[in-house]
Amino acid sequence: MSSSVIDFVATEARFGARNYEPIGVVLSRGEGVWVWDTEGNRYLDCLSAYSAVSQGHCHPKILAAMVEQAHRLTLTSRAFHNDQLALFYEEIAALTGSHKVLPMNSGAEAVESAIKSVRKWGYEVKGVPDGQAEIIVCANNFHGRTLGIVGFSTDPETRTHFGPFAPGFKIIPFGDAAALEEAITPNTVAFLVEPIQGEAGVIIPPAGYFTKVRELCTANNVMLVLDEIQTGLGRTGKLLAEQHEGIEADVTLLGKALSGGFYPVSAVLSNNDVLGTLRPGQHGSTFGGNPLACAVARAALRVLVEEGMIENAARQGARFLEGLKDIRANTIRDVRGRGLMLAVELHPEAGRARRYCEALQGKGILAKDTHEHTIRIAPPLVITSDEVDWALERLATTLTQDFA
Ligand code: IF1
Repeated sequence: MSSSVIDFVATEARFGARNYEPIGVVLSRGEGVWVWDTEGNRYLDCLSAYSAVSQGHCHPKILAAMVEQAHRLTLTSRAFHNDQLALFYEEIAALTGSHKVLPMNSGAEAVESAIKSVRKWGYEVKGVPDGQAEIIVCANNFHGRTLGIVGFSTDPETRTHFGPFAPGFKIIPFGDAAALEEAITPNTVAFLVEPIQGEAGVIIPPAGYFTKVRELCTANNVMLVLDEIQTGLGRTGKLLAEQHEGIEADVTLLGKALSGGFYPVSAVLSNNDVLGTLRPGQHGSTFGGNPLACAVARAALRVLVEEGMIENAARQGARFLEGLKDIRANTIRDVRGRGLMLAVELHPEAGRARRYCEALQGKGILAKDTHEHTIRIAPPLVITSDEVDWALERLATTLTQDFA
């Protein structure tokens, strides 16, 4: 390592809260699926900033939209109208078939906003007695880091010593429709769930699960809230992961790739009823819906569709998964994924996934472990067949090593 690398890492460690433990690479440039460190080494990005950079690093059209808008107008607050918000609404509603849109910034804010909205809907439309609204969530969920959200996490790391937490959440196993049926009461306003659990290790529920979930929610007048912050916008090979199941959520949460990684932009999408309960002054955000965010998100959505990234995610994801399945290594316990949301789960005896990620770094691939034994693979959706094959070659040699 050069002295400059040591300096960046040491300075972060000295001044920064130690809430992350990054892999020892200092990045300074990105283009498409590739990133470069301060020493000029090139890496294939197989994390995409946790799926936020789906359109590829520094996409020229998103960049141009951002720069152009930044020259004109960046922030007005919602006290005034701006000439980008209506266009963003129109385009995202047309693309997703949603009736109403609430623009926010981070993913966690979108989740919090959805929780507030479905509770309000519960009291004002469904007729739940005040203060009694219940929301059902799944074990091993990941929906963000705010107090409201970590209060219903089941991960000790995420929640320990951050309490006391808010009541009103019921936790059931993921992928178990019978458990949902049992948990629903007349006071249940919503079921909040990820279509594929990301942080839990790319957990795909059993076939038919969401069909049954949709039926139960409809039958009991419970709002189905799908957190598509990670699975959405092409990541799984469809615009929304719900399309794999042939269902439609009542509320859909988007974030991350909504801006192609340029800027924090999130959104709550819903039918008329849920977001329709919010009246002036009852919810908001200084930056939510700002013209810069809207211009960036409009470009991010446009390139996703116009450049065929969703279809490419399906095609390259299938190629990647097949290639992973072909790797014969006794370190591998399971490989799974949908589109370009992939994971390799290692046998516990193979050693920590982190060691494999560090070895991959040495071969020019940046990937991230999740939990002890799973390597997450989620490259930008613009990856080519040659690049998939290039990655597979290096994964194969790394996974046949043993770091136990
Ligand atoms: C971190 C994981 C990914 C999310 C879903 C909401 C949010 C996220 C389904 C909140 C955020 C992140 C945040 C990041 C790690 C990361 C992650 F490892 F935790 F699971 F992506 F894979 N819903 N996911 O996945 O969005 O407020 O962050 O914008 O370091 O916390 P946010």
